[in-house]
Amino acid sequence: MDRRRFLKGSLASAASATLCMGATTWARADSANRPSLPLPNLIDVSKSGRLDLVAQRGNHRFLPGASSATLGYNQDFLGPVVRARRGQEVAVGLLNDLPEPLATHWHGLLVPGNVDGGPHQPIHPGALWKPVLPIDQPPSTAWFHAHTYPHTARQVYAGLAGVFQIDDGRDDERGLPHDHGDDDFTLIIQDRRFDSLGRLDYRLGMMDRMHGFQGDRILVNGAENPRARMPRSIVRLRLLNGSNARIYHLRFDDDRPMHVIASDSGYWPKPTAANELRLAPGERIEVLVDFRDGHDARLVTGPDRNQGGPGMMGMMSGLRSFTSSLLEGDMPVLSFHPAGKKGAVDQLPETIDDELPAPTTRFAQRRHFRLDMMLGGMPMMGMMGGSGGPTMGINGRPFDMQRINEQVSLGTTEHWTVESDMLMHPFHIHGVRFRVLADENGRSTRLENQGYKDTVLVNGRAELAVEFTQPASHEKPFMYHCHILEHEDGGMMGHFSVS
Ligand SMILES: [Cu+2]
Repeated sequence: MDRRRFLKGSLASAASATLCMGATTWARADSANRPSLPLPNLIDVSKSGRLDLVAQRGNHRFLPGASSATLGYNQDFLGPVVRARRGQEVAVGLLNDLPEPLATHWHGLLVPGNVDGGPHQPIHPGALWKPVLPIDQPPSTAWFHAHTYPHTARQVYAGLAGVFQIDDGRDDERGLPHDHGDDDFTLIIQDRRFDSLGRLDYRLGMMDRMHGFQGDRILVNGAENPRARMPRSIVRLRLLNGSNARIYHLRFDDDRPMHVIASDSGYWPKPTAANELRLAPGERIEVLVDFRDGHDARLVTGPDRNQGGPGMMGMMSGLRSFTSSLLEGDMPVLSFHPAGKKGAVDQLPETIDDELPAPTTRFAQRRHFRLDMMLGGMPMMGMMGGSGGPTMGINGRPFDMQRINEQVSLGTTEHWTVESDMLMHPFHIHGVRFRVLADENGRSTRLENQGYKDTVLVNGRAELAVEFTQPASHEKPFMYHCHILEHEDGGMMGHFSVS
């Protein structure tokens, strides 16, 4: 059933893409002829308390031409949208039907380390992993994805990612749309490269290892620049940056506002209007958009200029940075076509949730993390030689599976300072939520960093108030890492216990 619905969507996309695309580019394609937005299946586990997932190989046709070998959860590419209820337990059965080990992490779930799914919990080929997830956190849009060291980047790129929503049954009271696929749209935004035959391309060059892999086409739920039918009403978009490295600068081409209602780890007190939103890999942001006017609109993104500063990296990347900015301009992400009936929500809610408490100033501990691009000053050796060995790290050391980096006391809040090196790096911490005290060299600059988060784009020096409410042992610790997946695989990762 699930599979059929997804296939139907993707076949329709492929068919309409074949009809209209030909040799034209997205810039000239008529928005009325776009593939329709594929909708991931919703698996609501609030009653059953069971979630059965199969990590499987698939074939998916993204563009006219050849199909690509892909990976997915319960489907060919990507996975379902899981919706769970706060206060319940979810008994997962995850079968690894791949010919290689796979770890699957619940990014954003506040669950103990022994079910967190980091690289210490690989599922071997043919094995079944049965974690029980206690869901006890505010409503939010989390996700799940491959976290297999050092193969995360390739596995996520091939499709191993899905969305995990936490719901508390009170969205009607809040006046928020929540009908999946009707007025509540989960949008997994990813960039991809394709070869001349239209097959998914993941060949890492030296620059890809340095900057993280970026594609020149942007997909939403696996379709390039698709078209979504919307009701003529207030619509909720759950935006997830599921890309390996690309940072999006999202806005509507008619400049209609996006009313932010939630960041990674939960709701904001009230909708906050923004015309442009930055979304780094791993981050989620939820917005309401007003389509009552019935006018078509396009969500676009500005170019990712995370190309590094002066110095060696700057010189190396200068040409690429210059040309890609010139070439890229705005890229289309998704076309909206509000049509038909009105939806359930016809006005913007004034308030959504309680006021956020002021972040604490009482810290049990202060820690400092420096995200290093070039360990030992010899970064190019491994890259040019193609050995792929770790050349990145944190505080001068690459990730070491055998050595716990930090030990944290359960129930405390700590002050973490994270410094980026050469590029901006999206920093993610497992098993926690945090407040961003400063995101850019001691200053607070970004609207997006309000509220509770689990991933933050570090530009210079960021300061975080991190709440540790979940235990994790030395054997099944939590991770902290750069969410540019090639950096993570390259060693820009550490792990910590909480007890
Ligand atoms: Cu990084």
